[in-house]
Amino acid sequence: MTYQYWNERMETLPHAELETYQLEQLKKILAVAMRTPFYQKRLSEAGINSADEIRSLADIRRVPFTTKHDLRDGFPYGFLSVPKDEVIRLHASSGTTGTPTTIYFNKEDIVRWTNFVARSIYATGCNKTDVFQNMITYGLFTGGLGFHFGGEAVGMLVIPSGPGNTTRQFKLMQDFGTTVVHATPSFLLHVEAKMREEGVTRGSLALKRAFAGAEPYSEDTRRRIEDLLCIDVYNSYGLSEMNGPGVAFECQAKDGLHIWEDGYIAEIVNPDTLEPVPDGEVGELVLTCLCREASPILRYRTRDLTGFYTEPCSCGRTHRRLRRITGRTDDMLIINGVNLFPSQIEEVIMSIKEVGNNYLIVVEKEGVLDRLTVKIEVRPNIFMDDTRPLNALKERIRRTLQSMITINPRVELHESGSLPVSEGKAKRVQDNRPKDV
Ligand code: DLL
Repeated sequence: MTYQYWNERMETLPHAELETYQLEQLKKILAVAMRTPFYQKRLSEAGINSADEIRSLADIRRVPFTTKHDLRDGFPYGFLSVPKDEVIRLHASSGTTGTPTTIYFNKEDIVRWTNFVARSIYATGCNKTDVFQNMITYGLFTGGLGFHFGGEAVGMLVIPSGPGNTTRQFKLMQDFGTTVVHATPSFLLHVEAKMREEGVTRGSLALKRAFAGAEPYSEDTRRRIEDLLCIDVYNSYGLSEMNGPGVAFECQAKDGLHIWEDGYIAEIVNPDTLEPVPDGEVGELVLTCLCREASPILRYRTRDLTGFYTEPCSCGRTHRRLRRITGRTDDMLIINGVNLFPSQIEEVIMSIKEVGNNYLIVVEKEGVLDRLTVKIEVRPNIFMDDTRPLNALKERIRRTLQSMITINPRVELHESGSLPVSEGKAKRVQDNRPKDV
């Protein structure tokens, strides 16, 4: 396979040179961060009063971590490090609780972010001849405008469709010959189910690729979308605190996500001890944003669980690769004392061919015990009134799940298209247990 690079020199820079560059950028961003009262205080408490005290990349460990909590405390302008009249955009993530966290961009920040998204898109083999339908939420969420600007920078024809209304999405795809789409993986699965329902044939579409991210999904889910839609699916990782999408992305080798190390410093730490884990092991990803001046964030605890691949990538890029993110430290469910990540359930069920495109995990209290129910849609060719094979399937799924997660779940089978669908990030878990338990 021949690989194309958006910025060949930077993408293939020997790692030692990349590290030298990172150190320079780290010192610059530290100096910028010190303009905010928050970092001035935090850093001086840690004994850092000037950026020049950071002499090697390893010295980053002297910098205290920043958490979501810190960002919320600083709402709205606590992390702003340039005069307000230099800011040209803000994005915000509401998260699950109250106060949003807000990030600000000046002109150069937008250019730098756009370049990282363009580089990511280009790494998947797209170019200016592509027609790109951006089926993700626009607005305060970074996915819409982030990919929109990146797509335009590549020179693609960008259709800002946003999510929802699958009938209209199919019409746009057919009218304009869409070759690449962007959505959450759960919305892509929904699109595929709707395609069959509405009788849209694969032959009427020019689709070749999809970027899928903003939520965790398994390798089986990727393969399922690829097989059903006959396209290549590329994993896309990012978070608002680090600009949004374009932080880490799969190249055409599809073997881990290259984290753009000229824009971000990535560390993997043990979430309990906060010490670095041995290279290759899974832990919590900590990121420092080197490429945004207007609201710098240092050593941000992402809560995302991943690790580095240690071997070089066949594409020739020197930027290290992250493993598929399996979940967040705060996603973990404890069911009768057993730790469980929702991604473990997805991994099992999406490998079963009779299983359809949607599922929901429900946790309840029954007396003193926790009760786990997995509601699963079946493929549309499975008849719901044919109870014998259905019961056998249910039992097979239950047994497979039990052997993999060591919890005995209740399995419910549902008709294709009957479970709730979200246009953005899927809500996979309904934890109905009383909160104080
Ligand atoms: O989701 C930014 C984004 C937009 C990424 C479009 C990719 C595509 P937030 O709303 O701040 O930002 O959510 C960030 O989503 O910390 C992860 O927990 C999760 N996440 C994002 N991408 C992936 C992925 C955007 N590829 C949070 N795999 C992150 C697993 C992901 N989880």
